[in-house]
Amino acid sequence: MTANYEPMWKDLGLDLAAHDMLLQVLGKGYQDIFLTQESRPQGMDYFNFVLSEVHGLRIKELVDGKKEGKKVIGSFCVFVPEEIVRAADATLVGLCTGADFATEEVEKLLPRNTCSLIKSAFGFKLGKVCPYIESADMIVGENTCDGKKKSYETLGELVPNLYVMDIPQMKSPEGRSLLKAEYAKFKQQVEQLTGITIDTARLKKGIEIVNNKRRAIHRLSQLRKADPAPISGLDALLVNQVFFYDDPIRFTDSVNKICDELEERIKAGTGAIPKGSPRILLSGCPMAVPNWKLPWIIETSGAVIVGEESCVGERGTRNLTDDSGSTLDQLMDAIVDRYFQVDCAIFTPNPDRLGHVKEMTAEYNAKGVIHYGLQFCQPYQMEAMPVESALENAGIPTLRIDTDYSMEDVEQLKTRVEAFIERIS
Ligand code: BJ8
Repeated sequence: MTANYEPMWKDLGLDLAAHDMLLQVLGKGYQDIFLTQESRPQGMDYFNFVLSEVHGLRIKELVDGKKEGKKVIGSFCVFVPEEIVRAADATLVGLCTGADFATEEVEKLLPRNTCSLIKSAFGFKLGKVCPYIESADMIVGENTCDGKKKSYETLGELVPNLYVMDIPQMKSPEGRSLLKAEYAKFKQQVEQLTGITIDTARLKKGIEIVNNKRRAIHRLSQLRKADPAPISGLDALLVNQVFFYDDPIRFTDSVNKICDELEERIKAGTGAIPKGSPRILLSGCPMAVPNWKLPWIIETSGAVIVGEESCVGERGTRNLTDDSGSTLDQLMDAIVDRYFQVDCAIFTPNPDRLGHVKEMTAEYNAKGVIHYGLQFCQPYQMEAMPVESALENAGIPTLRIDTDYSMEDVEQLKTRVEAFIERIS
């Protein structure tokens, strides 16, 4: 860290000693996992900087914005429509959910057999180490999986500003109507929070900003189809993770700059990973910062991850919102249409996801799929079984991994991943 952010963290109510410890672990993990990679694109310097300042400069920007009246909204899910938040000049940030923290305290409030992602959200709050949750003027919970849905009842007692949004569980006309009604309510809530009435022009602008961010990520994904892969899966994952934190316009520019560089690499036939390395598609639960364990194991075992069928990845970013509508209702409908295509495993049945995994495997020329399920995540762990057998039946080698945020199983995972890479090589 270059500047002294301690007074700011103190004002936000962080536990400085615990937070310091967290930053040290995060910095060391980043150094060991990311900075030891070879042939990284130069454009990743920006993302190194963002990560080094993720609790510093970015929080300062949010805090400075708040002094000017700009609101911060925190979220745990890609179903929270950023377009509506942007339309009211507010900022949407993903809340910290990628590492274990204060586990003992968490397990006084949640059963032990709760997934790491939910436990992490509670741990960061209870341990007072997440400046994002502390700077949020509103935190949006969503009724997705049972774990999140029920844990929000308890989270509501820990934070003063929780807003819970209902989410349908079936892709039926009734499901779509529910999502539409919930997004209309959310829009009102955002208007009330910000004091800004969202009109057609504002919503169009919000859609444009978020679509541009998605377009840049789509461009990056396209470039990952090349062999040799011009960027490692770890670096591409990091870009997808920063998607949830950074200023959207600056983020879009930075991703496009990397893409320019990757295009040059492809023209020159150079890459970040040796040509012919076994190509893997990751599919399953989202990986939030600093959950880098599995990708790190995969890429230090000689393979390259070429795509993520995940909410921190293509499930979250694919499909643009149609901005051609000329009325507020048309634009709101377009937003509903776009998000209703997200094929999260909370939907039943959820055939679109299997189709998407197959499509991605073919498009990115992946030789195998590694399905990543967080322990105690019922939607994804249950869906993993039919997904695995359908992929194997279609001739796509698949490895099903269930893990958590601890490092205890690293050796065991490494052995399984290496055997799988041998199978697809
Ligand atoms: S749209 S994937 S971001 S809900 S890992 S908490 S599902 S028990 S994160 Fe998700 Fe939205 Fe769906 Fe995407 Fe529950 Fe599973 Fe835990 Fe999970």
